[in-house]
Amino acid sequence: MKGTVHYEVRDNIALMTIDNPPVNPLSSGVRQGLSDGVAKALADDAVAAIVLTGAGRAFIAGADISEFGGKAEGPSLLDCLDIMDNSSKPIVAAINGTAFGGGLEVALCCHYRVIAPNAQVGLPEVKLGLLPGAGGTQRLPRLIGAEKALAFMVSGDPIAGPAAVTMGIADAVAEQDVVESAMDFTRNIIAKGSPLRRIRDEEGVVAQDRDKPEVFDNARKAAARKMRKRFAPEMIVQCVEAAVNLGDFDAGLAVERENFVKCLEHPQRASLIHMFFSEREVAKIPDISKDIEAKPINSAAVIGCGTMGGGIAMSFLNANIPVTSLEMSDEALEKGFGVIKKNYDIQVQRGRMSADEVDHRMSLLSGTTDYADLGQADVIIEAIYENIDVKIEAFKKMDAVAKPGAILASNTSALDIDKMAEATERPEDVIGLHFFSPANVMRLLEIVRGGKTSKEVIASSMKLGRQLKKVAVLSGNAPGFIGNRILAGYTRQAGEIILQGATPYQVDNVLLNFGMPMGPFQMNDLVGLDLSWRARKLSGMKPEDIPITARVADKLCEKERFGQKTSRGFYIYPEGSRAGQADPEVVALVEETSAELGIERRPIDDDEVLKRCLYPIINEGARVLEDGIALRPCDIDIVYINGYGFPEVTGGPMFWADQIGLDNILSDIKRFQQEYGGAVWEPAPLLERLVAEGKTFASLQG
Ligand code: 3H9
Repeated sequence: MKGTVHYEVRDNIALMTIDNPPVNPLSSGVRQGLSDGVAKALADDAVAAIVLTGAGRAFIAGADISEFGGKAEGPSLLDCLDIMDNSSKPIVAAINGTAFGGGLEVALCCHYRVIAPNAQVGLPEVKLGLLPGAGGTQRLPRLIGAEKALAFMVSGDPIAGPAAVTMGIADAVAEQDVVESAMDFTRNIIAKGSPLRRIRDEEGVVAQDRDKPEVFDNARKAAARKMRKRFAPEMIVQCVEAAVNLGDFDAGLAVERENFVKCLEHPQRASLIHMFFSEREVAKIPDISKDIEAKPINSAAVIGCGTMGGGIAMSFLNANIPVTSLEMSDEALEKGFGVIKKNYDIQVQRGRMSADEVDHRMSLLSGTTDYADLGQADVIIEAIYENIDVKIEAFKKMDAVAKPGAILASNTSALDIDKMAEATERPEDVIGLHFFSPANVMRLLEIVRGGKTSKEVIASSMKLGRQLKKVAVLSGNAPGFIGNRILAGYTRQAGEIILQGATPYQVDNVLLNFGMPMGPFQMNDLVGLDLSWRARKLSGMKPEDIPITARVADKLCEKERFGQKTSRGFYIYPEGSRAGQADPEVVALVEETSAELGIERRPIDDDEVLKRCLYPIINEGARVLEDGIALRPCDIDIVYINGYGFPEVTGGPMFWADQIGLDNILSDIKRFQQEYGGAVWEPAPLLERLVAEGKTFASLQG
């Protein structure tokens, strides 16, 4: 059995300490220890009360997620809570650290809660596709009311100790060591003979929530907005409705159980739990031991203060790391800083940041036009024009000024890191740090390992990712790395499909319905159609050499329809709106282009649109794995979800592929190969091998 609960008696109080490192999930041994400990304390006449706490940094991190979907040993959590609920002696939770999910539910089953100021409490089950299934949906509304309980459970976001007391979730913030405080608190209630406060018996607060249907309507609307396509939020709302309307704890608990099982069996649960473990797995690099010491990063320099450079600088400022920005001129610096300040001011207007905090962050930012001023930075990142010669020049200059041991990084999204490394005298210090736009918002950081990058620099960059609150994924050095290499097939297919008969609006809708935040043509309008059009013009490309999939976009640019920035692109954007409207003129332009190219248009159904856009991601993903560019399938899943908006509820493209069945995918790929040909439909050898062996991508995880 995994985990244990230590039991000791101090004076007349039993102190039970949950011990299941590192974060004390409620594994079988913990559940057994909880039941046994409470029973022992109840049977001992010398014990008047129980204090429950956690060893290490957590109180209890929740149910043991690795047990879901399998057969669990020992008593169930509900059995444990039943024993606690029926205790005739007071139980006080000493919440020393994280109390999440089932952990907070255990605390809510205690009669009182004392919390350390820096401890966090939360019911994050929704993020795993679940609901609080150990009485949380019934106890919390009884404690703090339906509205607050719904907001807390549907967002899944945690709060810290003092806020938990203000909200009514905990009774007191510890003023000294939390166990000592809880002991004092317990002695006090023993002395006063305070009644046992069983939340399950309290009906007063929920009674006031009856006949307030708007509370539930609002929660449903918020969930539809913020948690599009998620199954669990509606299940949570139903449980709270039961808590409010049934007027009986056990009846509400039965609804909770039923809905918990529905969540547990829903495919979203498996996908989201795959995401949870994958996020932790990608941090593990097989040939880089945990013992390699990361270099401290206390200062940064960013070359270029345009959209990318400015966003990267903000990521550092947000992590309280001072940044020096380098630009070609003072005017360019002023412009870049103005954009950064404006972005922060918007946060203030939205109530997400105080003006003082903005001042603090801006005070960490300095500007220069002289490379010599970058010499003291622990990491220097270039975020300049995507051209290898320009980048090589920048690396020569970085090499000339950087202090020994500084990390020299490129934010390139596709170019060869080794070529940049070769331009320096210290290739072992060179690495790719590929941020995604907007860099201050997007969670993904693709870290690109060059041929000579040292293990220390890789370990330091992975740690930097955590410091910046990003999810860092290591990629090999090959054109487009993991993400952009795989993306190419997706965008090209979208371009081809519209020439063969679909409209851009059909394609976008299919992908929106799948759960992407936007379709490929909406994405083009957002990024700006003119970027590649101008690049093609500058390169002097002949019209007949322009890829057919770019022809429509180029025609739109000839009409000065560059996308959102000109209020017209594939869509029309009414004044000030980011919601585009379909335009018959664009459809006519697409049809005209098909005719020019001699392509006969035909109806293409949504199923084909979806498969033709997404299967190239899986096929190329298999090649990326085979080439060793991505370490594991889950690295691709994390890249696609955090950098490209692939819906989280699918678990990422490779996990999703396993659910559909690799044999089904391969047979569609072969069908498309026959119908349309082209390298994109050449089946990846790894995919063929896995199908032949009856295996999945998951089987490669080890
Ligand atoms: C639930 O409670 C359902 C109930 O309502 C109903 C039941 C009937 N289980 O994140 P870290 C592992 S659902 C198993 O790196 P941190 C994690 O995989 C649950 N393992 O540390 C990692 O392993 P490894 C609701 C878990 O300090 C190691 O612990 N609870 C669990 O950055 C360290 O984790 C949640 O959703 C778990 N519950 O963050 C909380 N939690 O070293 C999920 C962690 O092998 N957990 N591990 O890679 C978290 O949010 C964070 O882990 C936490 C610590 C904030 C606790």
